Amino acid sequence: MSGHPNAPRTPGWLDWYRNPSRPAFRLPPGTVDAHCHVFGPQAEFPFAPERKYTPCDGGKEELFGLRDHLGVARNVIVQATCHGADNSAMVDAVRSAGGRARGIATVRPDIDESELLELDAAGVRGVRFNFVRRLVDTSPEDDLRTIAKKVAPLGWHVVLYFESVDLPELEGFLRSLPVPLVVDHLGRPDVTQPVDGPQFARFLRFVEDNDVWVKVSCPERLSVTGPPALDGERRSYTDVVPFGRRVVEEFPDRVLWGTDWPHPNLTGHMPDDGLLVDHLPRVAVTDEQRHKLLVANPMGLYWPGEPF
Ligand code: 0GY
Repeated sequence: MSGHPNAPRTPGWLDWYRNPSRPAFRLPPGTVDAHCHVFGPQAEFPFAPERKYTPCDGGKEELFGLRDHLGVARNVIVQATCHGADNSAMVDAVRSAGGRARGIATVRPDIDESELLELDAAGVRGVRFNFVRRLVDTSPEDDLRTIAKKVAPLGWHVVLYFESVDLPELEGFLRSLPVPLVVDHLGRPDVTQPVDGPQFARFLRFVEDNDVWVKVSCPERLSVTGPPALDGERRSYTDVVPFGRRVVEEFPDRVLWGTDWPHPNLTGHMPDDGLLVDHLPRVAVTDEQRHKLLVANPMGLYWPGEPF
């Protein structure tokens, strides 16, 4: 694919929702959106030649607009694969947020200490390892181990993106990494399987045994039943609720939440971000659970020592 600044978006690509509804659920003050991205804008930050998709633009101004609309206080901006290992759009967004954003980078194994220190000074607190085959060509374990060893002294963690079916094959390697682990999107369970079934049990055991953090995010990506009918009901993505609820109940001190805006690679439907907020009280059913999920946990991981 070309890195030309005006490359057209991937056919079938759905643009992010321009007029999200106002959530009925009021996010607690200090809420952190711990999983979102920026796409370009490509005229300023061209996409990587090796990318698997070309998105629409979704830049920092629009991200900060959504943050304010939803009542979010802070963002953790995760490098999206369309930018490869060029972190400049993400770093620019983090730097522009006046202390209200942190970043997760994608780096190559030959990165040197001064580059890592520069990312750290900008607000980067981790690296992302992506094992989802439609998004990256390869993820050689030796390279990832080298990266993990380099970032460990900075106190960074590794954000993992994998599909549940791949966990058995990856688990030995992941356990050996010398850094805290944070898993995206509930480990991407197959929600047509029972929440008490063997696949999710294996994921829960992995989380338990390794003190893993879990993002209770992306119901829109995991759901088979989909969003609600447009009948005034704001009860969305019902089939994902038991999976999110189980993780929040079992690991209340190691769960995070994020919008995943601008929602890469959705072709079936694009979520209304207001509805994603209204999904939250269905998975975190007490004020205490919600405060941990939305405020205390992400503040401890990304802004340790800062009052909230
Ligand atoms: C997500 C999910 C996806 C894409 C990426 O970096 C990315 O391109 O993460 C996906 O396609 O499932 O977390 O944004």
